[in-house]
Amino acid sequence: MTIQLYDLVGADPARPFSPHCWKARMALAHKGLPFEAVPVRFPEVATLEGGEGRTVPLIRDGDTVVQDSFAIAEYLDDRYPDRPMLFEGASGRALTRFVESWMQRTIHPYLVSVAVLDIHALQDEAGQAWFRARREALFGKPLEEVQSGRTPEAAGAFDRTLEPLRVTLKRQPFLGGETPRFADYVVFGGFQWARVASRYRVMPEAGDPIRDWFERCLDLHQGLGRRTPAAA
Ligand SMILES: N[C@@H](CCC(=O)N[C@@H](CS)C(=O)NCC(=O)O)C(=O)O
Repeated sequence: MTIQLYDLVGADPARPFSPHCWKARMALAHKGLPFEAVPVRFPEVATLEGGEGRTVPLIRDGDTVVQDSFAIAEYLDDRYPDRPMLFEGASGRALTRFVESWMQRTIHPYLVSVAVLDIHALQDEAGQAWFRARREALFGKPLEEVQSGRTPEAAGAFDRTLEPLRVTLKRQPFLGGETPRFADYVVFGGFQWARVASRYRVMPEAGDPIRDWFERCLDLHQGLGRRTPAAA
């Protein structure tokens, strides 16, 4: 049976933008599992599948519902071990947790600080009201003040935080080594979010190992990532 992936979109259902949903999309494609993306908007997320406080990505595989991108990747490896693995064993899972934390704590906050107004602009009217109310309550200030990172100083600091990623990708084509693993999709999800949501450039220029890796990731799985165009 085809797996359903509840996937966050804004006004345009053809432009999935959520970093966490991109991780799940890439994970499903990596496993070679057919899936149907079910577009959902922010105000609908919390009550999906009769739940409370739901987040996306959320998948339904037959009778099984799994929430959270990392849990989805673990589930897919556990349930479909005969297909390409997203993690190499228990230590692969543990090390990928570090990559997830690094993304959440250092990369995502910068992306929010340069693109939050663009993410708001992607939503339909109800989604915009929902997003502004929730995010302003979370940050304790207007979205216009949250988006404070478009400065040369912030860009320089961001570039320095990318150095471990750059050095690693100079040595090997993927974080997973010769082939991609879930760790690649965790990082890809953040940069794909920025690419789809905002024209503000956070991706290093061509020739940078991070840019080369990102282009390779866009091409994976018959160009799944590239098929959603960059913000124009
Ligand atoms: N740790 C979760 C985070 C999921 C998450 O924060 N999803 C956001 C969309 S990017 C969401 O569902 N937001 C809806 C809400 O906050 O009500 C994962 O990796 O799946």
